[in-house]
Amino acid sequence: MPRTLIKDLGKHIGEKVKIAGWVSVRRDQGKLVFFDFRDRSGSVQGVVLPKEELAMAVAKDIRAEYVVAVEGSVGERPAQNVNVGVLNGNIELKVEAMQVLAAAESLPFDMSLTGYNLDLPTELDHRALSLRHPKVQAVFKVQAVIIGSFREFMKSQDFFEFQAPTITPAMAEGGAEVFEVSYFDHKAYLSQSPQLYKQIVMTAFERVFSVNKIFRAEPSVTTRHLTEVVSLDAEMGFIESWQDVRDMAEHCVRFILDSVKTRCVEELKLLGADVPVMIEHTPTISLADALTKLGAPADKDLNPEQERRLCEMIKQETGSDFVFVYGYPTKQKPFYVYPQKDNPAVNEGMDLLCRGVEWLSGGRRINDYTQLMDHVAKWKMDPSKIAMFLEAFRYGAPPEGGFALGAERMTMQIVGLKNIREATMFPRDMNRIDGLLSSDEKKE
Ligand code: AMO
Repeated sequence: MPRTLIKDLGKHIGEKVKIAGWVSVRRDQGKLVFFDFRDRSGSVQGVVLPKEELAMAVAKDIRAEYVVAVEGSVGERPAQNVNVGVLNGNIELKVEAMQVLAAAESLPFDMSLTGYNLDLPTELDHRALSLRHPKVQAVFKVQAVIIGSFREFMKSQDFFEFQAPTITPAMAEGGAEVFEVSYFDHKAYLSQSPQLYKQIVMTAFERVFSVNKIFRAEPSVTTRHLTEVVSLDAEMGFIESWQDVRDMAEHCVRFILDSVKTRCVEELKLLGADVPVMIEHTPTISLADALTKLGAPADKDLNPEQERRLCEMIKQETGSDFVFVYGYPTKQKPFYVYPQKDNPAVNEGMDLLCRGVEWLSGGRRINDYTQLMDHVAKWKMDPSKIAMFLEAFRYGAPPEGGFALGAERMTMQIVGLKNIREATMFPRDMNRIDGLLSSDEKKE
């Protein structure tokens, strides 16, 4: 008999079917044995009646996470047992034959939907198992839709997808947050950002995007920082101002939010998610005005607490969970960011904040070669290390800009998680690469 996916069982009421999947839960009630079976498409309750002696003989040893093939007939549940609004809540599988495809050892913790309440370290220590839980799966299904929708949006706007390198000869963003790798007899770095490459590729393809890993040697442990991040990057030529970049970024985020809302109804419900609100025109405020609004001293970047307070104020005033902040001190940001024409001490860079967390950075870039070389000198960069990037601009680059979104931060906030590690399948931070890094290992 061919396998039927669990989500399709409702179409087979009264018929014999075969399913295959995992046992989520086993419940013994008197002489009856109930199972919740799960496959990639959903869950269903099964019941083994005592008269099914052969099935019962197999069922007696089966525990949670056993992999099984089950044959039986699909029956409607009595009215008082119907679970309204739940997939297969109106049916159950009357088990007639069971086969164990793989046994499972007894679990280190309760994996049932009601019993599952893991602390984060246990969830991560047992990632291979916690990944099987519907709530954890829902997080990553939403993440897949976020990343897929980013691709879909950029393609719809005629952006070209390219693959950025991970091994790089120079630091794109500057600063100390970079992992050095020994590369044969040389020193190389893990990419902090595909920034310089997306700018190079833009000078050939005009509108480009990439979905790639970036690496940040973040020395602090926070709820919003990882050392390995999925970065959703875009770069576009022939802009008239940084506002063109902001508008593209806003459309992109709106598309992603709408797409998650329509494609992840079940997942959002299961997670009790309260998706951030994007109003028709996302409020946009200069850093100087933001600092005044907060009663904070000028000429400083926003600290996390100020980002939170600013977002709260904007939410109260406009109903928007998002705010663009633009115009950062030129010297405090990377060399490639475009300085304002009438006030070069301030740049045309921008950030998009959501509920107190930065989702996106971007803005206009310097495209004039002379101006770029002036910044390279002022930022004390070694031109020979970024020769390929400079070549792209020496031979004609249009006015341009771009942005990058962090996929994990978006996931965390769209589904309402407190810690970015929950929004990352295999999070890396100062203390963890899969397992915890012991203090002994750190000293080596
Ligand atoms: P930035 O450094 O702001 O900008 O990074 C862009 C976005 O990536 C995410 N992000 C992180 N998420 C988790 N942990 C981290 N350690 C981390 N670092 C960054 C954030 C952030 O907004 N080249 C510019 C982008 C551009 O101008 O196009 C850049 O890298 O969501």
